[in-house]
Amino acid sequence: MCGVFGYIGGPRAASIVLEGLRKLEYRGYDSFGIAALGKTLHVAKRQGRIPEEGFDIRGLAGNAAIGHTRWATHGVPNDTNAHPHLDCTGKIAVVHNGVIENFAVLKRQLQERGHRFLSDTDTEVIAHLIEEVYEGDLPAAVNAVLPALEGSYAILALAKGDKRIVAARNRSTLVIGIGDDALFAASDMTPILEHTRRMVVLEDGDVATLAPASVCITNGGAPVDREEEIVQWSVEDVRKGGFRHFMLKEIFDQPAVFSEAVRALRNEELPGIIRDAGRVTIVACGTSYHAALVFRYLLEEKCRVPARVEPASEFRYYPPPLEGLVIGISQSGETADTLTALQMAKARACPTLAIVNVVGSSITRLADASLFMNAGPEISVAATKSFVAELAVFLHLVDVLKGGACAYELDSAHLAIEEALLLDLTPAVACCRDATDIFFVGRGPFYPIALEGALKMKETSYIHAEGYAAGELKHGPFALLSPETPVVAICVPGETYGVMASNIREMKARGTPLIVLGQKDDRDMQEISDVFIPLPFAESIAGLLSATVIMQLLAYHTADALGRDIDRPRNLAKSVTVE
Ligand code: F1P
Repeated sequence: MCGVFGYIGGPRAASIVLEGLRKLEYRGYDSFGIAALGKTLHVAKRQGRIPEEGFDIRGLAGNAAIGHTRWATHGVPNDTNAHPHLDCTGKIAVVHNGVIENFAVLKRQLQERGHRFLSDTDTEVIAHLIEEVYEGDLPAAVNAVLPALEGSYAILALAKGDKRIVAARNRSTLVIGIGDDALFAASDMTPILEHTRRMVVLEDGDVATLAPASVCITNGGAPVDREEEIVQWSVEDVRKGGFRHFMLKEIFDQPAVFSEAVRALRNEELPGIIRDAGRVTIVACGTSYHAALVFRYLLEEKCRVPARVEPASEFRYYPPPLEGLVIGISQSGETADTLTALQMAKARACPTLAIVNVVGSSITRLADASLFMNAGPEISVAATKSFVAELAVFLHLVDVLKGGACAYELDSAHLAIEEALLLDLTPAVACCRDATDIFFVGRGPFYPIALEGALKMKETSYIHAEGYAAGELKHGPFALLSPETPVVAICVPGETYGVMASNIREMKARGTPLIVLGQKDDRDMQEISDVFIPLPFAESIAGLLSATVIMQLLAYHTADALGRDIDRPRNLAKSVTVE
């Protein structure tokens, strides 16, 4: 996600902020920028990464500066949409992390009052709103504007003629760092830690005014005391939010990711091409392909829309006869096979829809319409939170197509994810860590969850793992079952419970160590399994999500027990831009 960093103190403000922005790099970004305040206000911003050399900040003189790393949500990544954003007079500069949910209304009103907008961002409205009330006192102006903003924000603002930085927070982290002769404000502690360990974490509604030698915090206009903490963490600890690996952090991000994906989609108009789709072909790779297989079940079962799912790498050379909407699903939006498959679909005059995490990525530029996952940057090579965000997008689509059929799940499924995160998987990990082969099995929509579980296990732990539709095991793989070959089986209530239970008994008869994910009070499964993992809300869609989380955690902890390089598994890349 975006990151903000501000500094007020000595004369090297712009270069300190530029270095701080590099520390925020781990959050992922597509553009960056700085505003510095000396005698006048100077801005430099650019699409792309911060270059090692060649980004000239010599013109950015002053002892106060604010900076931003942007991860596009409103408007494609380009120089204009990069922060800071200015008002009409060029005297007020703002950087922002979060989403101003009512920005479209505010922008229209501001335009009617004569304001000129340069960018497509939600953030720019803040600069123009401050412009309307600014009379030389920036904290007063920011306080006057905040009640109009709906949504989340960590804002830093500068104004020509006012030698202070004003920082404001609502539902988006903002930390103040207190140095000996300088003050800092940032989206997290990372860029501050090398300067000072004295920190104050702002609370929602707080507005902090940073003058060269003092900080004043107010809430609702009244001064408040916020406790100062002395942070002992290392820079590396902070980058991962205290988690040892990005993969674990991203797994734990998932309740919020699910809710945020749903919230963002509910604010959007559904592209007409999906409403009119009589028949759907879905192309994707890797984890996104597994998510697409779940989507097929949802589309066919709940919406009666015939859907076909193809690995994009196969589709490219063996395209099926195409008819109807073609959907490409990709976290990165850059996967070469998925991009080519969509190009082919376009060449055959099929309408195309992209479901993507990264705004402005190649796939979104190609497709006729795009829907975004809003999962934030995924750093771990093994995809986790993007899978859950993809499921959120699919559920939302089904919900809209079927007039609210999934409203309950959309509102409550994050709770199932939260419960799954609390499970103790130690016995299951003990069962897996010494294995050389593991099978993952499920039926119906849980079959792709089993595929994804096996993929997570092999890419992070390097243990050979296979996902199967449970009924297929006896058509060959049974030859491999032995006391050395654990099976992870998902056995949930419903039509296939009986047949799944029989499959599990057949495996048990081969001496296979059994890890069963089942309904909490399923006595039979508790007795037959070597390790029983109770699935929160096993019966519903929430069961799909909690099973997913358990699979991710099982892979993660097994890989960790084996000392693997979890975030960067050997031979793998996060974005596969070659065929
Ligand atoms: C597809 C994918 C990921 C996998 C790895 C390589 O990416 O296979 O699922 O975890 O990162 O690429 P995408 O098209 O969803 O970006």
